Amino acid sequence: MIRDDRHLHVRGESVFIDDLPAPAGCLEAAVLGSPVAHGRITRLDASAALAVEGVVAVLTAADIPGQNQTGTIILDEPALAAEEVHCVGQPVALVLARDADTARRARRLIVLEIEKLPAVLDAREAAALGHHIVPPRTFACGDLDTAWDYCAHVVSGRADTGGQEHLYLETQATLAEPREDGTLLLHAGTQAPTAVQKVVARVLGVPMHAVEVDVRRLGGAFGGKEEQATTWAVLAALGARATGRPVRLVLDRADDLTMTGKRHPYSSDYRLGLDADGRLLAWEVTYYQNAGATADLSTAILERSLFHSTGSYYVPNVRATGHCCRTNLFSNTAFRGFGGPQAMVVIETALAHAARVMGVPTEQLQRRNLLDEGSAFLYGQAADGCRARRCWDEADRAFGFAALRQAADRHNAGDDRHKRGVAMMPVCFGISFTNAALNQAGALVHVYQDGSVGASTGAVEMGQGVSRKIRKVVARTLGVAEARVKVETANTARVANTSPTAASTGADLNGEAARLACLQILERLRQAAARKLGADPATVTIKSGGAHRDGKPTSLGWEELVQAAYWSRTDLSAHAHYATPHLGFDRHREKGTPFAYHVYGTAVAEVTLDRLLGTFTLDAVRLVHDTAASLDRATDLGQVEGGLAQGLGWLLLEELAWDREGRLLTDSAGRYKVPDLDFMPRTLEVRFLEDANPRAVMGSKAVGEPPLMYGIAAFFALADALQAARPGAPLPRSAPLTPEHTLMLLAAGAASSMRVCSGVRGAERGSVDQEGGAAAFVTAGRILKELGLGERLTLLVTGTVME
Ligand code: LUZ
Ligand code: MOS
Repeated sequence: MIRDDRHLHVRGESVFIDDLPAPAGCLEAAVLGSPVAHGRITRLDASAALAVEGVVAVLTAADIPGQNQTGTIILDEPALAAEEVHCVGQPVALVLARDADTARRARRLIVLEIEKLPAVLDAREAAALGHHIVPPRTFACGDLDTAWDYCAHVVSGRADTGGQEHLYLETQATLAEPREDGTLLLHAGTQAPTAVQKVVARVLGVPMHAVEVDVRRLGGAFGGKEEQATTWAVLAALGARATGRPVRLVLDRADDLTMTGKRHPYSSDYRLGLDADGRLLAWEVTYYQNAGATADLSTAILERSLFHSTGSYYVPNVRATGHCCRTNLFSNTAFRGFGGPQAMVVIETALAHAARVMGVPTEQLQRRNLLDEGSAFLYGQAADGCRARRCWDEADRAFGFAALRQAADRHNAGDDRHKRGVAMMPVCFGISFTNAALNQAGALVHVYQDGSVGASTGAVEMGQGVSRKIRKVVARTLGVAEARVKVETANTARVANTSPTAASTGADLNGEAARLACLQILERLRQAAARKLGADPATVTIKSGGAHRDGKPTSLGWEELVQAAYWSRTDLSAHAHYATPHLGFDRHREKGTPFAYHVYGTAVAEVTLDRLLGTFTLDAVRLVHDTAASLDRATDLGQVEGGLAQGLGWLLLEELAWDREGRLLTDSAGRYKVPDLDFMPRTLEVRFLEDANPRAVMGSKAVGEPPLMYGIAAFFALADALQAARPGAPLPRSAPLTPEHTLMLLAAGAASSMRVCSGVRGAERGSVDQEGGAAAFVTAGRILKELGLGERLTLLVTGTVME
């Protein structure tokens, strides 16, 4: 029996690109990135690097035979910078050497002189300067300007969310092998094999058929390899083409952190109007998205923010505007949720804000305004098969939210130091690529003469379990044991013109294509069985591993059937193509049906805050998630828990910091904290809503991205605890809400606390950087805690607040 990735992973047997045996003569590559955020290249001299023993070549933009362009939506990204650089880390030169150490050592000897130009790092500043990647875009419905007149309550404010590092375990990597006929085989760590094939062909100036991309598996991706794996594949291919030798390019962790983009930081302004009963009437929101130096996927990500700007709620009058702001940070990119989470935090902030002003619990406003069957989204589509209220009510009842709130109040009345907070978070996430054309997939299924089956699709396995799901779809459709089915690598020569494995659609699209291919083979097997049995084909069915006649098993079991079909010259292979039906979006009117369906869910979070230290524990997250008829429950549970962990990390823990020059300060795994087991909720309970979904393969629903947004529940539970800890404390308006920032919100004199910390940081690292205050606080807190002085620091900083 072929072992699934999950077995290989736990045994340490799965092979990643860096584990592939080096082909004879293989070179290793290192990439020189720009050291400055914006400037003009005045000198590039690689002679000293070339003189190093073991260095074979140093390639620059001048060595590119085709078009020096890796962009896809907008062509604004050179593979190697030619004249200008627009961010720190932008690739400028490629060093090829006999081993990676030599390549990295030689890289330091390249002379690169750059005349600096002004750099803009902040999205609002970029917008004010008119540095938009595309003009601002607005989605609207109803009559917003009139609606304000009918509002009994109007609140307005700002909400910001930070970026997020993908921190996949396997860094960006490609192995490029030239073949005897002048073509290339690429083992690329990409979610988008066809995009790699297309862009490599463009940059090398060869047809797409001269580039074969094969993807066995990725060691995680989370969106970070949807677009941004391409550059590294292109550079490896360029090296292979230039030297005629295999080239392996594997970024080390520091390069990966500084030379790839992250989740887009957003800064947003909102204005929310409600009637006296708390019904949402008017919603106006403006997003400033920090796109970084190139377009990458930013416009699509911003579009998804606009689609999700009303979260899980019905609002009749809306105007949502998105600014895609070009800055001099490394280009930000796809990350699980793809702009949806950023938008949802804003509307949830506005609801929490309104609840405070109105003196009602937030959950009351949330529930009152949840989507109902038929509710129109601002983009015109109506909620169909809406499960918003079902998930909410089931979570409310099963987890007893009212009792949790009472228990928290009781606890808070009796405990001066530890304050408990609770919150609910409804999720509604649209499934389909918002670019309708991408919602297509192909599959190629072979049934071999012994009855075993090989299935190829464009789906890239990246730890999300898509191969396991496709295996089950094929086995169930053919009516054979899973052991008979093998899912092959994603390979552009077997399945062409594939969409990236992204937008949570991997199993939906590729699973359905595989199912359609199996149905073709089944039909041919039925005809073959009828011939063999001398029966009327109408009386024959193929199920549970063999031919049935008039509903009863025959002598033709699966293997006999397959052999009979082969000997009667039946095609046992099928290719199928699936395109999600009924999708269409009019980008002039900004109306249409962008999504095949929505995934729903509701999370309940409980947090306890230490009001002296600003630290907190996640006591519990319990949630109801709309899996529909899960293709594999263990896989879906893993996706839900993993998504939640990433959402919690994004909002409560993970903090990126850059210096004023646009250099990433959090440039090692030691400086960038991600959730570990200890950080996860003490209690974690996941319930599935399993009603079949008529709009995806075998009644299932996509699962990858939606669970990330359950993390938002914990952010607002912490906000609730902050309110208990310091009545009148401001609503948090900036994520991540790390213990350090929580402490600052508890403190009156946030400015003085920044000074204290910067001082400590200066003492440690020899430099004081006010802008790095937040990162400094992390360092300071840690040191003082190690010294047993944690509480002294707290008292020093917050002295005026704490009695
Ligand atoms: N990628 C993409 C995505 O190209 N379009 C999308 O709509 C999308 N949504 C989520 C994640 N990746
Ligand atoms: Mo995308 S964030 O790679 O689904």
